[in-house]
Formats: sequence, C-alpha cells, structure tokens
Amino acid sequence: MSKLNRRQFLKISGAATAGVTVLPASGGFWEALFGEEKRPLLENQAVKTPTVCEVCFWNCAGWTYTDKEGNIRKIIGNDKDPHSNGRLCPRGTGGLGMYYDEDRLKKPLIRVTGKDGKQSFREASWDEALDLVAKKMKEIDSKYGKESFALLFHGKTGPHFEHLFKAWGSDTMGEPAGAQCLIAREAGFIATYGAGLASPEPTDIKNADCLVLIGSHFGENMHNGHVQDISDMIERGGTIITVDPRFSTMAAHSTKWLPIKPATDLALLLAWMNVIINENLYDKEYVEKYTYGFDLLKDHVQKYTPEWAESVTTIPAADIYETARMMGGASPRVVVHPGRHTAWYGDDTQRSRAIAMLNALLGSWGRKGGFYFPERVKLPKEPHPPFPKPKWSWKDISRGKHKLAIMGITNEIIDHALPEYNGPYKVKAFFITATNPIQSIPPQEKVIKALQAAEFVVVVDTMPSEITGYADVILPEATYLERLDHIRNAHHRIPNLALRYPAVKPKYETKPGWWIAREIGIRLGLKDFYEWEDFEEVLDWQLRQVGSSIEEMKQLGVKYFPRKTPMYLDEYDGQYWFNTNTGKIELYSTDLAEWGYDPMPVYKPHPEPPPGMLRLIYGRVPMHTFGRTINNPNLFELKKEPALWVHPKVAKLYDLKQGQEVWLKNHKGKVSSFSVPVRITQRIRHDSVYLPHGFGNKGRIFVDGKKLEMSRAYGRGILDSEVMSDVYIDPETGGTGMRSNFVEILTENPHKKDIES
Ligand SMILES: Nc1nc2c(c(=O)[nH]1)N[C@H]1C(S)=C(S)[C@@H](COP(=O)(O)OP(=O)(O)OC[C@H]3O[C@@H](n4cnc5c(=O)[nH]c(N)nc54)[C@H](O)[C@@H]3O)O[C@H]1N2
Ligand SMILES: Nc1nc2c(c(=O)[nH]1)N[C@H]1C(S)=C(S)[C@@H](COP(=O)(O)OP(=O)(O)OC[C@H]3O[C@@H](n4cnc5c(=O)[nH]c(N)nc54)[C@H](O)[C@@H]3O)O[C@H]1N2
Ligand code: SF4
Ligand SMILES: [Mo]
Repeated sequence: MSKLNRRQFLKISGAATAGVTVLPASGGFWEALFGEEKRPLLENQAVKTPTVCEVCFWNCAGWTYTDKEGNIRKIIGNDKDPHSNGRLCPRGTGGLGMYYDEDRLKKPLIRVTGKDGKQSFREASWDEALDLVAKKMKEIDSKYGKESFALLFHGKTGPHFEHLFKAWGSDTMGEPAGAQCLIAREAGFIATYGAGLASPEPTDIKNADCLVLIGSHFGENMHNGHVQDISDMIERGGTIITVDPRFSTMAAHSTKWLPIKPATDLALLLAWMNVIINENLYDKEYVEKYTYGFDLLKDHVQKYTPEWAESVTTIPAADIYETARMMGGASPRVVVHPGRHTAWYGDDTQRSRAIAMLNALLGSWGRKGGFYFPERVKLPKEPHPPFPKPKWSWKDISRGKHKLAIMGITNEIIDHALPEYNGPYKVKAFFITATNPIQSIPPQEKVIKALQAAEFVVVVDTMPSEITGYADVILPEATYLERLDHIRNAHHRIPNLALRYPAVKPKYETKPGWWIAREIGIRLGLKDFYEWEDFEEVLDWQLRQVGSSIEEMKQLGVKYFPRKTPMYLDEYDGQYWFNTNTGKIELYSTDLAEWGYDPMPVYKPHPEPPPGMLRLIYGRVPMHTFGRTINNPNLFELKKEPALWVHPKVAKLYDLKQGQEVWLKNHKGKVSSFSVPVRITQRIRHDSVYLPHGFGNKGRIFVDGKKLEMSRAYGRGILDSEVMSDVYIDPETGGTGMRSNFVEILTENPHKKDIES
C-alpha cells in the first residue's frame, strides 16, 4: 500500500490546489492574453460572480473573477461547495479558455451547399436563422408530425430545449450521457434497490474502510469531490482494490490491483459472491432483514467458484479469495463502486446488478461507509400550461424492446432516422445541442447516415466541432461563463442549491440557450410557455419559493437547506420500504424475471479478439473532457495529444519504437483518419490497447469561403469512435457496449496513396 498525502495525489492526478490557478505562469496562452499584465488580481479590483462549471458534468460550484476591463481573470472553487470543496480540477480552472477560444462560433450560420460536398455556410442574422428554424419545425410537423423532430442534448443547456420541445409537442429525445454512459448502472441498481444513483453518486467514501473500483479510473476520471475523498482514503490507509486490465493511476495507489482480462468482470463478481456467501462473510442480519432471494442466490453462485473464475478472468483464485475476505472484513464500510461509464460489453445491466448485489451482501447500501441516502431541495418547477401529449415519444421507440430504457436511447432514435427504417416512429429531423454524436454515439457511420438522411438539422454549439458540419443551421451559444442556466439542485448529503450567473456579457454574437429556446418558442406560438422575458425571473421565482432569491444566491453561490429524512438505513428502525415489488432489496429480481431477463446475473462469454488483433479499450485523460476541451487554449497547453498504450510484447511483434506514429484498422477494415504516438508500457495487458477518448477531431466547415475549424485540435490523435464499427446492445436498457471492437496497428500511413493521387 503506497502512502501518499493529498498534495501528492493531487499532483499525480494533475488537480489544482485550493485557490491557485494552474494556468501556465508564463508563455503560451496566458502571455498572449494578458501580455505583461501578470500582476496578481486583488480582491477589491475584481467582480466576483458565482458559477457552476460546465467543463464536465460534475458541475462544481465556483467563483469567476472579472477585472475592471471586463476580462475574466480566473475561476476558483467555492469553499461551501460539496462537489469541489473549494478546489476545482485543472479542467475547471482552465475553463476560461472556453470563453477566450478564438475558434469559437461567433454568428449564426446557414448552410449553402449539399451535405455530401464541401461544408459551406454563410453568416446570418439571429432573426433570419431563428425564422428558418421555426419555419422548418412547422414544415416537419405538417409533413410527419412534431414527434418526427428529435432532440439530442447534453449538459445544463439541455433543459431549455427539452422545455421547448415538450411545449411544442415532441418528446423524442435522448442524451449520450444515458445510453453511452450510465444507463446500465442506473438500471442495475433500480432493479436491485428500486433506486438509481444519479450524480454525484452517493458513495460514502469519506467513511469507508474498503473501496473496490471496477474500471472506474479516478485520478484520470477527474470527478472532483470523489477524487478528493479517495485521496483522503489513501492518506488514512484504507483498503483499495482496483480491477482494471490497465495499471491505471488508481491501480498505482491500490492495496491490490487485479489485472483482469477485459470483458470478464461478471465472472469475478459472481466468484466474489460465492466466497462471501460460502465463507459467511456477508452481513447476516442485514440480508435477513432487508433482502429478497438470498437462498436462490446462494444456489445460483455455487458453480461460480474462484477456481472457475481464474480460468475466465486470468486472476489467480488465491487473489479472488483474498480480496473477497478484505471486503467481508470491512463490511458494512465497503463501497463496491458502481462506476459511471458502464456502456462496455452489452451485458452491462447484469454486471451492474452484480455490483449492486455484492454491496447488498456486504450490507453497505444505506450504511455509513457504504452508500448514504442522498436528498435534494424540493425546488418547484416554473409554472406553465400542461405540455401537449405527443402521439408517440422516445418511450415507444425503446420500451417495447428494452424494459429498463429509463431515458431516451440516443442510438435507437438514430436508428429510427435511417432510410431503411419503415416503421411508425420515423425521425426526419434533428435538433442537437451541446453534444457531438459523431464522437459520442458509435458506430459513427450510422450517425452520419442518419444525419444525411434527415430533412433538417439544427446544431447549437459553442465550437465548430464535427457535428456542426452536418447542420443546416448552426446557432452559436454563449459559454457557461456568459450565461444563466437552471439552478444546480443535486442529490447530496446535505440538500443544497448552486447558482450559475453570467460573469460577463456573451462574446461576439453568441446567445444563451434559454434565449435561443425562447425565441424559437415565441415563433412557434408558444408564448404561454414563456411568460417571462429573462430567465433570471424564473430562477428568482423558484428561489423565492424555498426562501432564497437571486440576490442572495449571487452573494452565496451555494446555499444549504436542512435534511428532511435520515441519511442512513439504521435510523429508520427497520421501517424502510424499498421501491421494488417485494419492498426489499431484490437479490432475485422479480421485475427482470417477469420481463424475461436473467433474474440473477449469468456469466456468458464475450467474443475474443480475432487472431492478430487487440481489444480496443478507452478512458479519460485528466486534462480533458471528451472532445469538448481539446481546443481549449489552456488545456491544450497541458495535453496536446493522446498516446496509444501498448504492451512490450505487442511492440515487439509490430517492431514498434517508443513514440512512433501508428494508425489503427479495426476488425471490419475501418481505418483511422489520423495517427497517434505509441507508449510502450508494462502497464497494459498484452491482449488490449488503450486509447483516451475525445481526440482525432475532424470538424471543418467553410464560412463565406473561409475555413473554420478547431485549429489546435484538428487532426491530433485518433478518435476511438472512428474504429468502433460494432456496439453490443444491452438488452435491458438498449445502451451501447463499446469495448466490443478489435484493432490491428498500422505502421505505414494508410492514406499515403490518397495524398499522392
Ligand atoms: N478528466 C476527465 N474526467 C472525466 C470525464 C472526462 O471526459 N475527462 N468524463 C466524465 C464522465 S461523463 C464519465 S461517465 C466518467 C467515466 O469514467 P469511469 O466511469 O471511471 O469510466 P470507466 O469506463 O469505468 O473506466 C475506464 C477504465 O476502464 C478500464 N477498462 C477497460 N476495459 C475494462 C474491463 O473489461 N474491465 C475492467 N474492470 N476495466 C476495464 C480502462 O483501462 C480504464 O482505466 O468520467 C468522468 N470524468
Ligand atoms: N467512443 C466513445 N464514445 C463515448 C464515450 C467514450 O469514452 N468513447 N463516452 C461516453 C460518455 S461517458 C459520455 S457522458 C458522452 C458525452 O458525449 P457528448 O456530450 O457528446 O460530449 P462531447 O464529445 O464533449 O460533446 C460536447 C459538444 O458540446 C459542445 N459544447 C460544449 N459546451 C457547450 C455549451 O455550453 N453549449 C453548447 N450548446 N455546446 C457546448 C462541444 O463543443 C461539443 O461539440 O459520450 C459517450 N460516448
Ligand atoms: S470536476 Fe473539474 S471540470 Fe468537472 S465540474 Fe468540477 S471543476 Fe469542472
Ligand atoms: Mo459519461
């Protein structure tokens, strides 16, 4: 067990320390921006405005400092904020690069050429662009019905457009943060506890003695508050078990690293349950009082012995016994972490179920040092007339096939826009905001085909990312530092609200999402749904209902409210009723049984890499969030391109040198557009390669003949989605497992001929 204090851990993970900016102190962007003006910004010379970070969806609360000239000078964490504890991660500190990025979209743009040819646009006024959007929405409605206009969204600007679409009469919507991210783990926990996890996950790591990470690569995944909780846990010598085919940052700080063969985690989880039950390491009183189906589970796991699991996972049986005993010894102060990005192999709900069940055996759900019961403020929604009932919605698209499709399934909405789809729920147009499906919803070919078949595509974005090249109208949104959005009202230990308030006026001709949505709404005759001029009025009304106001929140940034219910199960005197059919924690899921799925997880092997190929696995780098920060001048300075991790055996086979540029070709023959340097390391298994997601940007449009692209990010590295031709659909939810792709390494530029010819 490596002993490390928080400062060291944060250094390793690249996080900033309290109140100190990590912007390069000299040279680069900072110099260009502020020249000689590097004097410290004094508190009394600056205007301090509360913000909620949008560089990732952890949504830390902070303060922006704006100088007398109206330049945003820095962003720091809000000390009162439970998501950040007053310390932003480097991406959050560097968030001001989103505002200063000179490649930003500046004006509304309207397409002037066909989508297959050169992506040419012309500048337009807001009135012209918005009139066109409203006209096309009406046209799609009269031809196919409002439901055929789909909304794809992400982030805090999404709700403005959800409101617009629901008010208009379309509920055909989804976000990649569902089917491509956390839907399976939500489904797995709902099937077990009748409750999902949401964000931030209610893991009580602060009080845990043992933490088990399956994939979850904290330190690279920079979910701020939890990275801090884990670094504290390392400091106090807690037991950490990391299961990852790669020696991740977390693996390096763990008590035990289990370098599992990819795609076999369910076998390990079943074997752990086998040991915990057979060696009586489970929490008997808890299991008896709160769970349903224990005897069925006991029988079910008998065949899943550690010796069997060794043959599947390559983890020695002795290690499986040892780690199961570590968990049992710490029970109930154990967090078997549910993960977040769980769209892996197409049996993701079942794997998440196994994680949920293991926690139940250890008695950790609702217990100190396990999972607490979170609570949030009952903030009333803005009053408006009832939304019209659409003739069909995302539920009709997915629920028939996937009973636990608890949110719109992006990939299925896209399937319904393909020319070959001939059913009743045809999607004919897309409204896309704050998401880049070209990168985030593999397979890419399908998304492109659907976008090309669509009669009309609107994109609201801040940057000329790939998706803008498929738009008919591009609407430039102001960044999070320049706008108001809904109040952050997350479930937490202590209910609290946080305000994002504009630090400056929107740059160029950009506009906030609420304004864009309202203007379209007014043009569609939806005035009744917009009985306000400025979104601030809505927020102030909401805040007043709970005894606060915009003025107060501008002073506080974050405000706490008292809890109404106990945080742990023990405080309920055994009166707790779980929201499942049996009212208990279902080790045997009655819902899954009724719907024809496995009521208890069954291990089924996944396809292996074809001879000579390697499994493509992926994850995060600490300095970037997906593709959204790659062009950010500050963060680009910190990490310009990814590396492809390869084991020395693989390097030998391909005769690779450290740092050599390579291309990837997948099992379907699809070749990456760009190259990436190799990083030869023992830290990855020999059957896989690891590639951080979000690079390989290929977005380029022409505006009045002039090239517009993300000039720093363009062409750097390989985008994992480009070589993800196959996704495995999770039957319970419809989510897409993306670790189902195999690659070979190309050392010669496969595009050389194209260049020469
Ligand atoms: N810096 C940064 N942080 C982020 C984000 C970001 O873009 N940048 N994005 C945020 C978002 S939205 C999410 S959802 C989270 C995602 O972050 P996590 O939920 O932590 O993602 P995972 O997919 O669990 O973790 C990736 C890890 O899984 C390992 N892995 C690959 N295959 C397997 C396997 O078969 N078994 C096991 N056990 N491990 C495997 C990889 O080697 C890698 O270390 O990160 C969040 N945090
Ligand atoms: N291949 C592959 N696919 C994945 C993942 C992966 O690891 N690999 N990860 C999955 C996960 S966990 C998630 S959560 C999703 C995330 O998927 P996405 O939400 O699509 O994430 P990004 O790729 O960051 O795309 C964000 C887009 O929003 C724009 N943008 C940024 N800020 C704003 C803003 O304030 N307003 C507007 N209007 N636009 C803005 C950016 O310029 C960019 O075009 O991807 C999923 N898909
Ligand atoms: S974790 Fe970092 S990027 Fe994400 S919201 Fe917090 S400060 Fe922003
Ligand atoms: Mo995610």
